[in-house]
Formats: sequence, C-alpha cells, structure tokens
Amino acid sequence: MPALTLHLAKGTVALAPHIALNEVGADFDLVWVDFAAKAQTKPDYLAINPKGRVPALMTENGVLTETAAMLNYIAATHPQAALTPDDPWQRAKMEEVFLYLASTVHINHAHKMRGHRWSDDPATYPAMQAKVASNITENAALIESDYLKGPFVLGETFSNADIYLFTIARWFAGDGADMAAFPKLSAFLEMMQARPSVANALAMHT
Ligand SMILES: N[C@@H](CCC(=O)N[C@@H](CS)C(=O)NCC(=O)O)C(=O)O
Repeated sequence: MPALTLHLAKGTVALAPHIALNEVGADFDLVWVDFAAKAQTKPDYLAINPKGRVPALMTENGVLTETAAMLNYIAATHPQAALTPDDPWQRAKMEEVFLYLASTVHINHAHKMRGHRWSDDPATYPAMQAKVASNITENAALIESDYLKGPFVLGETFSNADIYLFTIARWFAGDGADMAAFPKLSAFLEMMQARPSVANALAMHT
C-alpha cells in the first residue's frame, strides 16, 4: 500500500500536489472527495481535515494540509526531483510566490463561489463576485511583470512554484481576466499543460 494518499477534488488547488506527486514519481493513492455531495463538510472527511478543505495528504507521519506545505514536503522527501531550489535566494523567491498565491490570489478567486465565508447575507455575494475579475486581473498583471521570469517562475529552472502557479492561473480566464493581455502567463500555461506530470493529472481533473 502506498505511503501517501492524496484527498482531492476536481477543479481545486489539490491539482498542485497531484502534479508534484507525479513529477517526483511517488507511489501514491488518490481519494476523491465528492464536493457535489458536500462530502468535505461531513464528519468522515472532517476527521481527516477539520478545515473541510482539500487537499489533504495522508503520510506515514500523519495528515498534512495546506498546498504550500505539501509541495515542500513532497520536494523534501524526493530530493532527486529538485522541485525546491538549493540556492537560498531562489528558494525564498519560490516561497514568495507560494505565499502570494495562497494568501491573496486564491482568496480573491474564492470570492466567486464562497461568499458565505465572509458574509451571512447572500445579498452581498453579487458584490463580492463583481470584484473577482478586477482583482484577478490585477494579480495576473503582477505575476506577468514580477513573478514569472520565463520560461519558468524562477527563470530556466523548473520548481514547485511552477506547479502552484499553473494550478491557480488556469482559473484566471474563468474568473474574468483577459488572458490576451498576459502573453507570458498564457505561454506558461500552454507549456505546462504539455508537461507529462501535468497532462496526466489534468486528465483526471476534467
Ligand atoms: N489554503 C488552503 C486552501 C484550500 C482550499 O480552500 N481548498 C478549496 C478548494 S480550491 C476547498 O476545499 N473548498 C471547499 C469548501 O470551501 O467547502 C490550501 O492552499 O491548501
């Protein structure tokens, strides 16, 4: 039985650890959480991740949540794949992207579907949804100008930052960003889709 089990749902940020597990050639199982049935809110899943979110990664040490932590763990336990740069500056730049994606971009995106997290008044949800396109467009512009050196986030070296950025940025068009305004990011998304680890995971998430 594989030592790693990833709990995930389609169309979510759980795609990132799924790609990373593919990338390092890990032996792992997938357990799909049925969002349509709100399985993430039910006791069985809350026993795995009390936050009621995916992804959650079951390891020999226990459960790990938070995408960025998971990507770091997968990289550290499979050093041959070099998903984390050795150079302290490059590593810090990767973490900078992780934190921006987790704390700003993903949160902006969540205002489209998950307004109930911020307000108990459904009448406020349309106003939150109306801000998503402009917020995400602003985020995409910063990524295009500052965070994507090209062809990869860190330049010539592939890293976990590419996996995380790909996962989040593929939502941008659906969030209302005009991707024609972001040629570097668009080329990045296209390049990443062709990568075997990504294509294999994507085939299961659509
Ligand atoms: N900070 C967490 C966020 C996880 C998260 O919000 N996941 C979403 C899917 S993208 C989720 O599980 N949502 C379920 C819900 O809100 O009920 C991470 O990066 O892992």
